Amino acid sequence: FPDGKIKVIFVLGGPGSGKGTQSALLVKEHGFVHLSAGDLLREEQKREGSKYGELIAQYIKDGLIVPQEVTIALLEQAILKNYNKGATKFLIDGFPRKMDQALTFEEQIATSSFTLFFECPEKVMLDRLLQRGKTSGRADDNIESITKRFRTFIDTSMPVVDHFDKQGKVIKVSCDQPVEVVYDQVKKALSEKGV
Ligand code: UP5
Ligand code: MG
Repeated sequence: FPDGKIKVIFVLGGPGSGKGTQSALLVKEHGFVHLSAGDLLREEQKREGSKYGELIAQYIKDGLIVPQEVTIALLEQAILKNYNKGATKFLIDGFPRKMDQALTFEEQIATSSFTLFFECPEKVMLDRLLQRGKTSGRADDNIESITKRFRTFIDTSMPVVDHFDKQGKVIKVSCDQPVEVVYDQVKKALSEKGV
């Protein structure tokens, strides 16, 4: 994409911190296109004829980061599809969560404007995910997978947040409050950034 043609905001935070919930609210009021890397991977996993189905299923169950080639290709495809329909503002949720992804995406697709980061105690995220697991049907909403997801978040994904933080590009919002309260903070943070 030519420089400045699209605006990209990354939405990061631990598993269950509320990335999807807050992104959905922003779509309603701000007209962003919301792309969840996890959702795109789950769709690809189900797609008939996908050669990555089994690989994705295994990585998700183990809470590991799917090789960047797969995820970046899915994101690029989704961005392009929406861009061709006139969209220019993208919330990219749950990505990048490994340094290689962050570098490749910014080099090949677009530089992010900033990252919205949801800070959340692990206990709160655990309770939410176990609760959601009763009905979500997600293969990784069980205690074994959740434990692995937390590990990966700390070891692999936090370095990405630190990387953008060093560039002064991280907005932190505490997620341990009711959805509306978190959303008010998100909106305040975005308006300070002129969004
Ligand atoms: N909830 C939300 N906000 C609340 C609030 N303020 N108060 C009370 N409850 C609240 O929320 C989770 C649950 O909490 C929901 O039930 C919600 O109602 C409630 P949600 O908004 O879904 O949180 P989110 O942060 O989106 O949680 P999610 O489980 O989607 O986070 P993950 O980051 O774990 O999942 P994701 O889908 O992004 O990734 C899944 C897997 O895909 C990864 O583990 C990895 O294996 C793979 N992946 C890659 O390999 N590469 C990638 O680039 C991305 C993903
Ligand atoms: Mg999500």
